Amino acid sequence: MEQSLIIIKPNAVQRELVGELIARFERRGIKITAMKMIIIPEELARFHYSEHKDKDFFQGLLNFITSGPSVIMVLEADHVIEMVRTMVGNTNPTFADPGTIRGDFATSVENNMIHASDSIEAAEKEVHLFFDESELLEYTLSVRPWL
Ligand code: IDP
Ligand code: MG
Repeated sequence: MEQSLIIIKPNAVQRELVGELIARFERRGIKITAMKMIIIPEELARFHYSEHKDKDFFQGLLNFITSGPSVIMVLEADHVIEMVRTMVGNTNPTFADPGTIRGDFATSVENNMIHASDSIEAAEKEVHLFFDESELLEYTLSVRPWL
């Protein structure tokens, strides 16, 4: 089953929208297989966002993502990476459709609420960056035993 690593970013936690965002994934029928609240350490943030290390916004991105608690989750479903990216919307909220998380709650690319893995390779890297194998839970949802 495909996995995606989600970060509910510090601005979403500060705006008390954690439940609102998690509810969207639950209502969609996507299974949560790991979840925790942490203040992301700088080194972890640096590795997670290493593809952007040469961008002019990199230091600002590190400052923001380490600025306070984030909620980290692993979501599991068939085609979950593409499904969740569609639910998250365009990186720049200016261009994000209404109905998407960024289109409904965000106005700036720096404070765009949420991270979601963008490929199978990225998800594999990111899931194991934030979670030990023992934290990834295998279980059946009684209401949706096919998941
Ligand atoms: P994504 O989060 O939609 O995958 P990426 O291009 O991977 O977008 O960028 C990672 C994060 O870096 C974005 O979510 C956003 O917070 C930040 N970012 C991306 N582009 C810019 C920019 O042009 N200015 C400032 N921050 C940016
Ligand atoms: Mg990305």
